[in-house]
Amino acid sequence: MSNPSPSDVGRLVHLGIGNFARSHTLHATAVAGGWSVVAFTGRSATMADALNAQGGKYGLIVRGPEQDEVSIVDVIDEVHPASDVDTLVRLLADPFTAVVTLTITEKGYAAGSDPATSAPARIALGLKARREAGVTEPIALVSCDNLTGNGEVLGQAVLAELDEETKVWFGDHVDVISSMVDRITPSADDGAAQTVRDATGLVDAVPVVTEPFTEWVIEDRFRGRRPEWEKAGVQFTDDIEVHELRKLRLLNGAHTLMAYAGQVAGVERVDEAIAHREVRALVEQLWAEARSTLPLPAAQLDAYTTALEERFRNPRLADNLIRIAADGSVKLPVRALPVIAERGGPEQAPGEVAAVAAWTAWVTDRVRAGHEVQDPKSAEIAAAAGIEDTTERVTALLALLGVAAGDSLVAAVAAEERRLPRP
Ligand code: CS2
Repeated sequence: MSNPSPSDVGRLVHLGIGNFARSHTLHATAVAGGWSVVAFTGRSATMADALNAQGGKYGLIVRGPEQDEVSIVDVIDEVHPASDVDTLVRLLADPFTAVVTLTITEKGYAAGSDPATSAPARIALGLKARREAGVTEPIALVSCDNLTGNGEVLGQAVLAELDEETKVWFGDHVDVISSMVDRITPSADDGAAQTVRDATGLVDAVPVVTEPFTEWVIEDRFRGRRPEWEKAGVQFTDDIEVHELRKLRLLNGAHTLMAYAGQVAGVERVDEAIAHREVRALVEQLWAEARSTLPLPAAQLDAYTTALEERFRNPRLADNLIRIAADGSVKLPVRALPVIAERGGPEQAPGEVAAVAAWTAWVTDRVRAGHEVQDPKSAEIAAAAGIEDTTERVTALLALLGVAAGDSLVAAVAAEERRLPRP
């Protein structure tokens, strides 16, 4: 093996190309420069068709509180639909491919064994082919999803799908790397395409809107080549967990609380939720509880929550709560439940309990109003939300988060539902 250096070029394969990957990880890869990028969609082929039709280029609108900065990101060589498993396997078996980044969302890590619908199963096929091709160059799998120990979770998910021989080979040839990613990326608004066209001339069917803030902290464990992400301000660390917990519990935790409590209170966007007196008070409460579980100096946490509040208040970003409300059954167990447990139970964590209660209240309202809840467990949620008796309904909904019947959280959530701010 030649001496690996981050500045060597190579190919990066990205799985799960949506708005976030394009505002964050792929933008950083563009700034790092020099690498070839092949991306795969999460599921549908729509994004692949749209991006390929415009040569892989897309417009990035960085939407500050006062103005937009618009640029064209030109880093993607090809985009394939997730269903193109053969191409992925061929690319992973090629020694030029040195890094795989993933934004497949929380639920993507529990997608099972069918390569047609599971990214970990597809990666397993690719690694088997890489071993069979005799490739010795290490490959790094970098998770960029909102999970604690996301590299660990990814490694487990891939190992579970590997044959015995590739499992043995894995340790010497594959680095599984955790990373903390952060850049709020709402769905693009109707005017975004025109904004890109006016500023750059690019006719863009899939423009990206994002905020000025961006942060990427990556575990410093690459044996092989990787892009020079330092050029994009990326930090490398030996202690990723503290960065992950800070972001998941303070940013994502507050997001989840606002997504449900805000909608229950009758507002639609993050900036409206943080400006709502009672919702904001709940966010403050949740922050106080989450902060007490984080091994970081108070001054650093103060600076972080002050900056977060400003980001949430960005009046031009128009981040809809419904975007964040998706997939609650996989987000709450990462964002809220660990804090409740670490605080010693629901009584010591009323702000986190409010986040859970806002979810049970919101899904109940939504199901009863005849709307679908976007979630991998949408059918179970719909069935549970229809239960008449409050305790039974809350018990059934919390069971979907892994909470046992009779847990003290059930009574706490049932009581908190009644106290949530309403219009
Ligand atoms: C949000 C995240 O969808 C969600 O649940 O909390 O997408 C959030 O905007 C990003 O993690 C910000 O980095």
